[in-house]
Formats: sequence, C-alpha cells, structure tokens
Amino acid sequence: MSTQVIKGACPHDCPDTCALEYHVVDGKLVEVKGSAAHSVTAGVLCTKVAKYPLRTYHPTRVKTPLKRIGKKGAGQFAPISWDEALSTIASKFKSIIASNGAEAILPYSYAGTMGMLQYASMDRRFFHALGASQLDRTICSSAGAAGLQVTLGSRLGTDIEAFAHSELIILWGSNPITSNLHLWSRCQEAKRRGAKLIAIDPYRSLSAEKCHQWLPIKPGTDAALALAMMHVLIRDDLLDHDYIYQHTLGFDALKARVAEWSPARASDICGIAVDDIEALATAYGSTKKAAIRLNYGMQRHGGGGMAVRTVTCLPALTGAWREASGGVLLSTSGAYPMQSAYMERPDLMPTVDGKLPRVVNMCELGDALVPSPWGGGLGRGSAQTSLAAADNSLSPNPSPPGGGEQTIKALFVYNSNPAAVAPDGNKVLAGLAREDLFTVVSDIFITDTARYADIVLPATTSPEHDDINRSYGHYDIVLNRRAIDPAGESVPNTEMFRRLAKAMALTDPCFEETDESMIRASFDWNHQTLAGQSFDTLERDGFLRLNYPKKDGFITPFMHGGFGTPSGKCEFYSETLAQRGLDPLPTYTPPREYDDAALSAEFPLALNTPPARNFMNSTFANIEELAKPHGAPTVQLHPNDAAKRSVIAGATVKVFNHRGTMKLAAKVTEDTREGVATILWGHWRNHPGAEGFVNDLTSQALTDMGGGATFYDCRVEVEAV
Ligand SMILES: Nc1nc2c(c(=O)[nH]1)N[C@H]1C(S)=C(S)[C@@H](COP(=O)(O)OP(=O)(O)OC[C@H]3O[C@@H](n4cnc5c(=O)[nH]c(N)nc54)[C@H](O)[C@@H]3O)O[C@H]1N2
Ligand SMILES: Nc1nc2c(c(=O)[nH]1)N[C@H]1C(S)=C(S)[C@@H](COP(=O)(O)OP(=O)(O)OC[C@H]3O[C@@H](n4cnc5c(=O)[nH]c(N)nc54)[C@H](O)[C@@H]3O)O[C@H]1N2
Ligand code: SF4
Ligand SMILES: [Mo]
Repeated sequence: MSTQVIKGACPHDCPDTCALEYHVVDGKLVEVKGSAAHSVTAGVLCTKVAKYPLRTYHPTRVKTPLKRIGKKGAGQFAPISWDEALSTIASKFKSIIASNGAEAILPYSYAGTMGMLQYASMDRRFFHALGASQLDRTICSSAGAAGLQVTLGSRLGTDIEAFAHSELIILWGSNPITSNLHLWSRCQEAKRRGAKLIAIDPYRSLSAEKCHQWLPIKPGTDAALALAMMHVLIRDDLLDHDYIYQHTLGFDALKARVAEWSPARASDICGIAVDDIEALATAYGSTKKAAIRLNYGMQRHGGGGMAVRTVTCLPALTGAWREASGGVLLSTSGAYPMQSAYMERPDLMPTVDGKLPRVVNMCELGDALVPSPWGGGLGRGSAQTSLAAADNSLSPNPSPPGGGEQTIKALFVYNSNPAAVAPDGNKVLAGLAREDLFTVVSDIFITDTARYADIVLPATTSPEHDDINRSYGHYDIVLNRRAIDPAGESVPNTEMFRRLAKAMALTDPCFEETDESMIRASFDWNHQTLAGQSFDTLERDGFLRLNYPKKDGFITPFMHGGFGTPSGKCEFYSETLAQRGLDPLPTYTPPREYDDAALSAEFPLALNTPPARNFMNSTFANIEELAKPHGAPTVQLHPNDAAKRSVIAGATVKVFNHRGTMKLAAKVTEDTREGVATILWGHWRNHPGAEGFVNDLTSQALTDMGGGATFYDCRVEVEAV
C-alpha cells in the first residue's frame, strides 16, 4: 500500500501552530510529521503531536452520543443515537427558554482546538441566534492582550525566526522547551552564535536551566523589576532618543515615574539582587538585538495586565524594535485579517429591553453555576472585553446569573474541560453536580467534565476534519485537510452545531453553510496583509505568510513605529487606561493574595502551577505513553521551606488554603524559589498518587485588565501528613 501524505495544521493551544503531514496508509493514520517546507516547523514536532495516532486511535475515544445512567460525576453512560441526543437537547433547551429565557443557557468553550472553524464559527452563530448567555473567554491571555493593546495598540511581536539572530534573549515568564519548542530551537541557534540567554522566573524551568542566568523572581512582581530597569536605562542614558521622540508618547511622565523606582526599591519587592538588576538593565540597554520572550506566567496575577504593559515599554526606550531580532514577543494573534463578524454572526443576537444577552466570564464559572449571595459570574473587571457586538451602541444585560429565573439551567461544553482547567474547582464541581443543571459535553474523551454530562457528543480530532488556522506565535496561516474518516459517529463541531440548529428549527441560511465555504471566508483575502496571496497558494503549499514590513528577511512590526494605539505611538502614557480609572503610566500592582496581609500570613507560600511538557493543559494526560514520563504529580518545595515544615523528600504532604486541599508527594529542590510551591499541572482529577486537585486551590479573582484568570496569584500552606 502506498502512503498518502495530506497537509495539516496542529490545532493545539500552542504558539507554534506547526504545519503537519498526515501519513495515511489504507485509510489509516500511521504517522504525523512536521512539515520540512514550513520554515517555522522545520520538520520538527513536539513529543505530544509526534505521537498523535495514539490519541486519534485511543481505545477510550467517545464514538457515539451517550446519555448518563449513573450519578453526576460517576461517568456511567449508555450509547444513544444522534437523533435521540439531538431531540433530547432540543426539547430541554426549548423548555428552559420558555421558563427561564435563553440566557439560562451557557456555552462553555475554549481552545481544545484552535482551528478557525472548530474554535469559533457555527457554534457562535448557534448560541447567538438562541440568545444564550455570552461567554467571555478570558482563561488564558486576555490580561496580557489588554496590556499589549493599550501599549502597542496591537497584538504583534518579534518574528519567532528572528530570535536566532538575537544577541540577548530574555525569557520572561516563559518556558519554551515546554510550551514553545520552535522558539527554543531559535534560542539555541542564537546561543551557538554567542547570544546571552537570561530567564526571569520563580521556577528553574527546563528552559531556565539551560540559560546562562536564572533570575528567580518573586511571583507577580515583574513590573517592579521592569520599572527599575527603565530607571537604569534613563539614568544611564541607554536610550534611543530618536525612536522615543518619533514613536512614543509620554516619555517625560514615564521618566518621572521610574525615577521613583531605584533598583534598591525594586529589589526589596521582587527579590532580585540590586547588582543583578543593574547588570540586566545595562546588558539590555547596550544590546540593540535584544529580544524579550514575554509569556503568560506574569499575567496570571492580579496585576498581570499592568505587568505585561510595563515590560512591553522596554524596547521602545532602547529602540530595539528597529531590529528584526529585537523587541518583544507575547502574541502575534492580532496580525490576521479575520472575518469574525461573518464567521460568528453577533448580529443574530436578540436584544431584550435594548440589551444583548448577559456576559459570563469563564474564569467565574463556579460563581455562575453556584451563585453566591453577593453575586458572582458578573464578569467583574471584564466590562471592556472584546466580545463583539454587531452594533457598538448595544451593551449586554448587566445582571449576573443569580437565583430563581437568573440561574444557569443548561451548560454546553465543547473544546474545554472546565472541571480540570477552571479555577476554584470545588465550586465548579458543585455546580456541575447540580441536579437541576442540564449539561451537554462534546469531547473526544470522557474528561473530568464529561463525567458530569447528561449527554455526551463525540467529537473528531484534527486529522478527521477540515480547518484553517492562524497562530499566536508566528505570522503564517496553516491549512488543515481531513486525512481520515471520523472515528465512529464523531463529528466536527461545525457539523454538531449545524445539526443542533436544525433540531432547534433555526432558519437563518448561515446554518446551512459548508465547512469549505467557511474555510474560504475566514480571512479577508482582499486585505493588504494577504495582497498577492490566494486561497489556491494556501491549498497548494499548506501554509502562507502574511505581508508585514521586513528587515533582514524577518517581519519587523514596529521598526518604523506604526503602533495601533489612538496616538499611533507606543504609549508610555495611556489615556485609555486613565479613562478606565487605571494608572495611565506603567506601575507595579502587587499580587492580590500576597497583598492581603492576613491571607499571606495564614498561607505563606505562593502556588505556581505552570504546564507540564507532555501535556497540553488537560489534553494528552490520558495518553499513557505521554503521561508515564511525568509520573504522579508532585509539589516542589525549596529546601528551606521543606525544612521549616519538617517535610522530607518523597513524603506525602497536604497543600491547602481556604478554597481547597491537595495531597501529593513532595519534591525538595532548589529549582523552585524559596517561598514558592510549584506543581506542574495537566494531570486529570483522581490521578493515582494524588488526592484533590490543583485547581481546587486557585482563585476566581480576575486581573486588573481584560478580566483574566489569576491562577498563579494563589497563597497556600504545606503540611507534612
Ligand atoms: N507542553 C505544553 N505546552 C503548552 C501548554 C501546555 O499545557 N503544555 N499550554 C499552552 C498554553 S494554553 C499556554 S497559555 C502557553 C503558556 O505558555 P507560558 O506562559 O510560556 O507557560 P510556561 O511555558 O509554563 O511558562 C510560564 C513560566 O512562568 C513562570 N511564572 C509563574 N509566575 C510568574 C511570575 O509571576 N513572573 C514570571 N516572570 N514568571 C512566572 C512559571 O514558573 C513558568 O515557568 O503554553 C502553551 N503550550
Ligand atoms: N492551575 C492551572 N490551571 C490552568 C492553567 C495553568 O497554567 N495552571 N492554564 C490555563 C490556560 S492558559 C488555559 S488556555 C486553560 C486551558 O483550557 P482548555 O482550553 O479547556 O484546555 P484543555 O484542557 O486542553 O481542554 C480542551 C478539551 O477540548 C477537547 N477537544 C479537542 N478538540 C476538540 C474538538 O474538535 N471538538 C470538541 N468538542 N472538543 C475538542 C479536548 O479533548 C479537551 O478535553 O487552562 C487554564 N488552567
Ligand atoms: S503542540 Fe505546538 S510544538 Fe507540538 S506540534 Fe502542535 S504546534 Fe507544534
Ligand atoms: Mo493558555
């Protein structure tokens, strides 16, 4: 049998968005390889996706619709037909709409797949047309996105491939060996050319270990460090005056602000020695080809938006943006000419008394399902999110899910696993266990969330459906073509929502649109970033790069300024923030829980729960071959913290706070900063060797901007058991 090679795109929530080759023999996926022709992928895949057939052909895949036959959470189901599943859902939804209104239905989805179609298209149209509550998708990047937006005016950054030519690379709250492999290979290339690599991270991650220097910062204090760096840059005149004059706004105000931030003051806050701060700032200020890989570690704290904003000011001071291999990379997701309004159809949303359906912040799912007397699930802090309304004059119903008629009566989960990934897990589970909540889960596996479903619907994996992908780590579009038949009766999300629309008798013609038509309509092919490109070239090659200004062959987004802010400049001073009642200048906002003296006295350790290498959030943890190398979860403690608590290596300990408890083995290591307990996350609940769960400890509190999650802003105590 000959091997057919079909072009694909990695659908996972990873900045690399690799171009894939599906190798198919006799209708069976035998291998997944990285495209050698796609320069970012360069023929290399991470372990997870290199072993993709294990996931696609896993014996525990959901292959038919299922209905619950046991208690919620027990995970006992019986197969049913698609017809029965659809009519059960439709009749339940209709009766809920009749008695409680459509806002009692809440969709819950995130990034199980990031393809434009399977992530956000027919699903959004469906829930918009119903008038369901709107979900504000804030769990990952919205604080950082808001920080970038107010400072740079767009989510653009340094070209991943240009990192190979940087002379100084700062990995700031980023562990690319785990989460951005193709950036790491460029860092290694730069290192071989003589570049210096510095990691700023409370944890000596796999990447920090391989850098020349590890600066073990106290969690949530990055802005203080960046302010002190700016203090040194300005004090020692390590500035690009011409760039500042032409392309920035508010330099004098910034100068006055950072004058207050001596390295000594910052050192007390962030726990980095004064000499190290001075040396870092001097190295940064004297290297034009200095690139910062800023990642999401720092923005999962109360002051996360401001921290991202503050760090993002650095390259405009030194003029590092002039170099392709200088600048900052947080995200490139703003680069694409998306046709979101067409794909998602927010205009289908009905209004009640002039108001659109209410918005529920996904980080507050616990409060939304089990409303507290003081109200919750309101989307506190997320009032200015990017949720698109067709008509800007319309605003959402401000009332939160409360008791009585306001209660969420139906939850529809797809592309997500909130029982594992959402904060304040005990509350989320209490909600999912509510007998009066009708829960539908579409997934590939019976996840921790699916165990609570009334109806489970079988979903396809990416080799089984078509899609088109953008990236948040590079500037390419990557096409994904279906390579094999779907397992059992599984369907793509698009098809599931087409069927549901029919079952709900929704008549707009948009519910008939095919995947092929939507693939071609996802981007505006007449936009300047796609000039000279066509869908045909994408189809032929499997990927294409957007047009942006280049230097030395690499995209250099702000070489000549051109910021997307209201002033067109990099805004050191932001009127937008002032109008929102926030500090218009870069500042340090302490982590919420650390700032609470009583709480940090009771729970003296900061809990840090970054992702584990072989998992993708909670995806892949059920694939034995990938889970095995990680073993059971452990909590990593600094030797001094372990000694204070008489914890010995390998012993079972209790990690706890006012929200929850987890029991697991302790690992005693200097890899985690003193005062910080680190648990690499991604395991499912009920993993052998652990009791309780990481996200039972984390908080529903939101960030200062963007209504983001504060997973790493979490105080705990540890006790030997
Ligand atoms: N293998 C794998 N890859 C992934 C994921 C996965 O689960 N597994 N998840 C994907 C997703 S959804 C995302 S959003 C990205 C996440 O990508 P990143 O945000 O880059 O996540 P990490 O690579 O863990 O790096 C975060 C680092 O921040 C550190 N950190 C924690 N708090 C602070 C702080 O206050 N300041 C600083 N400076 N550092 C801090 C952590 O110790 C950690 O080493 O990765 C994506 N890629
Ligand atoms: N403690 C702690 N918690 C965290 C984080 C952390 O660092 N620490 N990180 C947070 C971050 S950054 C993120 S992004 C979130 C991740 O949150 P999620 O996006 O919910 O991530 P996953 O756990 O990967 O769950 C995705 C689910 O979608 C399913 N899926 C995949 N493809 C499809 C499809 O085509 N159709 C359907 N219907 N389902 C599909 C997968 O099988 C999987 O069960 O977690 C957050 N939670
Ligand atoms: S998870 Fe990331 S590194 Fe792995 S194949 Fe997908 S895009 Fe590439
Ligand atoms: Mo994420």
